Amino acid sequence: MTQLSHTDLGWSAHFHAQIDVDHLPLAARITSVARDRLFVLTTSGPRTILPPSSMTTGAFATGDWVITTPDGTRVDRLLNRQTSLARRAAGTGADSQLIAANVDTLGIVTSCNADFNEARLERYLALAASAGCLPLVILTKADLCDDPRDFARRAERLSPLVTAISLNATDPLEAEALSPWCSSGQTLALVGSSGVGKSTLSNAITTITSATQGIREDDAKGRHTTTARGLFATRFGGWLIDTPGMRALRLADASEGIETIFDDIETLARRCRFSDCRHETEPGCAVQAALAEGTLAEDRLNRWRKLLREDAHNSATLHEARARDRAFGKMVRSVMKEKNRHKD
Ligand SMILES: Nc1nc2c(ncn2[C@@H]2O[C@H](COP(=O)(O)OP(=O)(O)O)[C@@H](O)[C@H]2O)c(=O)[nH]1
Ligand SMILES: [Mg+2]
Repeated sequence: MTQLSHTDLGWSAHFHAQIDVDHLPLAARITSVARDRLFVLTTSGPRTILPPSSMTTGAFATGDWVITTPDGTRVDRLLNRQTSLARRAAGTGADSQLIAANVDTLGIVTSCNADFNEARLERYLALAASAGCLPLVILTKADLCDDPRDFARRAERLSPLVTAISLNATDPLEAEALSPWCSSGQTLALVGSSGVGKSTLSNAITTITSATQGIREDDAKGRHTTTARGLFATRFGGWLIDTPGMRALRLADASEGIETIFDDIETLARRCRFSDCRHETEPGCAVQAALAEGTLAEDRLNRWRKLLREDAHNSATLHEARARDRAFGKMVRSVMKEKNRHKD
């Protein structure tokens, strides 16, 4: 591998602001997380390092930036993430599990056919927004479709944040259309249903020798298995994150993301006469008025409701905790009010 600069590796002002400039040579980017060690890339090449003695590797994710100890054998400090993709951990609690860090663009892959589904796209868009990633909708199988641009237009109508491109993923020349999102220093991750062309695209844009190819890991039985996962160099000088966790992404607590993606409805809702308007039969409801005028589509409203319901369910314990905090705050305020009333 040729010598890479920090910028090539994805270093940016965001990370630079967190360190003493003398420590720049100790910066390393995590390419893969194993049970007991971390695989990293530095400007002098790939290396294996250990987490701090007080931490497990579970606190780190592919894409993270760390500062190593001066001897380069251990993590000294994890740098604050620019973006983080998480999913709700299996089991009951509302804890989320980190999937990848510092992904600039979330490539949402769908095909110009029956896989195209506005509700699913919105779910991924909310995920991208809550992670802090820019969403790019990649419409594959354009070669099998009469009007791929119509699919792109439909995707771009979902949010002003969306850029949509349509292509034939099996044609390496067409796959070059992804280069602006994975050229020098840029990190891309792909999500989408099975069969839409994620592997085809990954193969087309990554180089044969990836940063993590052929890593040997001990499995539970003490044998060695060869895995290829993590941070892969693209042909355009940037990075593609591909981990098993990426394939298992679900909607986590994405309420912030939902607000961003459904900004049109959220803006209307703020104009309703009642602040607790449920947008059903209340007088002065701006959402119902937009429906009647035809400026808001009923199916979009229904998808917003459904996503909010699901999100509320997913993060029930978080919401309960927040509700408790709110109730407590309310109680404190009413007690204070009572006290002040008695004062005068
Ligand atoms: N014609 C055509 N076939 C595609 C395209 N993208 C993917 N395929 C095919 O669809 C199948 C599934 O692709 P794959 O990359 O494995 O999908 P993944 O499950 O998302 O990783 C493969 O047979 C691909 O060759 C495309 O743009 N055009
Ligand atoms: Mg695949």
